[in-house]
Amino acid sequence: MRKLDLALFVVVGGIVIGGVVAVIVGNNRAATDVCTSTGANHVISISNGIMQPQDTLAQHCDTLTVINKDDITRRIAFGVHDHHQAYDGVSEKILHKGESLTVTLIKTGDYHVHDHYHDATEAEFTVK
Ligand SMILES: [Cu+2]
Repeated sequence: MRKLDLALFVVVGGIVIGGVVAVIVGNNRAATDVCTSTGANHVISISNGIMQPQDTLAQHCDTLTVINKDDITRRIAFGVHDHHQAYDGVSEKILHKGESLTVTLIKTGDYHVHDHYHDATEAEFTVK
């Protein structure tokens, strides 16, 4: 009888632990939204302090490039000005004149990008 209890304990314990591990692995897979290949490239260019286009509609796994065509240095950040949120591992990047940054659109949703030094220079992009 005691052996049977022990066997039952091991079996039930194994099922519980296996379930917990499966949930953790499943959550990690959802959080790590990886693109194995990329689609179209969308460009937001900054001229005279204005990001064009103001709204970009893209598909999941497309790429987005932000180009600074102005003479001044910009600090491009994702998220709204007072609440930066990294996108594709990029939270902020300095762009001197003519420089650009490119991210892969790994997460769906509505996002915001702006120049942290001049927060009126901003645009939105939506990833479907
Ligand atoms: Cu900012």
